[in-house]
Amino acid sequence: MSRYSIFSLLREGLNGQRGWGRAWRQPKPEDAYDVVIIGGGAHGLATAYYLAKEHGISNIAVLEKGWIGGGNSGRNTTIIRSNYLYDESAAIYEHALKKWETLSRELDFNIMMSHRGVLNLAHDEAEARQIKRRIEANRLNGIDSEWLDARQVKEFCPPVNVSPSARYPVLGGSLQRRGGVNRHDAVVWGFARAADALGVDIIQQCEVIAIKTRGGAVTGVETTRGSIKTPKIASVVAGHSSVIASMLDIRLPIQSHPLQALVSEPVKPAIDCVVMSNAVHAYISQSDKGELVIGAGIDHHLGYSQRGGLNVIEHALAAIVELFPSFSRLRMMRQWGGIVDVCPDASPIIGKTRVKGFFINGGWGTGGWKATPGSGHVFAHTIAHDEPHPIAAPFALERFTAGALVAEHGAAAVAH
Ligand code: FAD
Ligand code: PYC
Repeated sequence: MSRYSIFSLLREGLNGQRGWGRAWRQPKPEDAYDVVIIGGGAHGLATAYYLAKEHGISNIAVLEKGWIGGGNSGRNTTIIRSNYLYDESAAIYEHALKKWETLSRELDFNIMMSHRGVLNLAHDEAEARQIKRRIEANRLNGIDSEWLDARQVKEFCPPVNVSPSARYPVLGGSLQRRGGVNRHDAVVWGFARAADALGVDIIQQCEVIAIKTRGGAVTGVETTRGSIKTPKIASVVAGHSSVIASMLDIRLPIQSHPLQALVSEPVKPAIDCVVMSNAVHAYISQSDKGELVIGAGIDHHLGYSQRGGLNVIEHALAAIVELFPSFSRLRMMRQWGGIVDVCPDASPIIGKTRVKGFFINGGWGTGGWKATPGSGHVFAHTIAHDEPHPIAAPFALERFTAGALVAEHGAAAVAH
């Protein structure tokens, strides 16, 4: 049950919210912790929450160089689905989707989960075949996934232009009805609040600048707010994964690219599902405020600048206008970029490393939001037991030397 009744909400509204406490503390760093998590994005906070809740380890610090949720967690378009091709990916993304379904109740915080359906369009025969193959694979894994032909696409999402003479003709698409969107800052705040309540120290404005080791094992971190001792360090820094790993001379098969998104002026409800098009590098949904939330493919240069080129979003907008002619007169209000951490097989890295006590969770590329609660859950298990959770095992770093890649470029859907 929620902590606040309608009467207490009214009272707080009238008295300037004097009765509301902080959602989480602002602790000073302690000298030592059992686990230090680097990165206060949703994945890092979820990891801390599940470590405390399910493994009884609450002497944890989450160190964030900026503010929690200021990285990709606060910059993404929150599309959630589990319709990946391979069994290994289906397992982790479906694990997450099941958790999203009950997360508001679990955290006692409304993450505004909306299962409005995600459509992935096909514009040519080859793409249609590839998507249909994925639908079959999804069904074998018990994941809801269905093929809609062009007429059914139009019925499901009336603003889509399905004219055969369109520049990007719509042959059909896959629909995952349980897919959808949620509210990124609510997820970050929900996990932060719940982790804090379990004793986790969330320390913002605290950048990790070095990692200390002795005899091949980690012993602590050097930060902009002093040294902290710990036997276990978990790196959950998305686009900065290679930067942290290089502190231990570990070279990751990850490249960091900008990925951009933008929102229109707010309008009345116009599109009540999510539409993605891999071929045209654009996707769209509508926020609860009424803005159209539009995303593009990656900027191909490497960098850490959290901004991208105008040509990339011009291309995405041209495609959106072709697919949705009725949106052509909308003005765009804001644009931003995040730094996505892309692995060669478009799958994440979750697990141990050759340095004892150093764990890594990264490489989610353009698609890690949807995995957040599942990622945090299996990573917490891996850290607590010093052994990969069975769902995390296929995503170990060794797969790049063993050759057991989990090639998900098709399902990743946003061009890498
Ligand atoms: P982040 O939220 O980036 O958190 C990492 C944190 O680490 C940051 O806050 C950073 O400040 C901190 N950090 C870095 N270095 C240090 C250091 N040295 N010391 C301390 N802290 C440090 N995924 C989807 O599934 N669906 C989508 O619709 C989607 N859309 C996207 C749209 C855009 C424009 C972008 C950029 C990404 C999108 N993604 C999407 C991908 C998704 O956002 C990420 O995979 C996911 O949010 C990563 O979460 P995280 O917690 O690992 O990373
Ligand atoms: O992975 O579904 C996804 C996605 C949508 C937009 C960016 N990534």
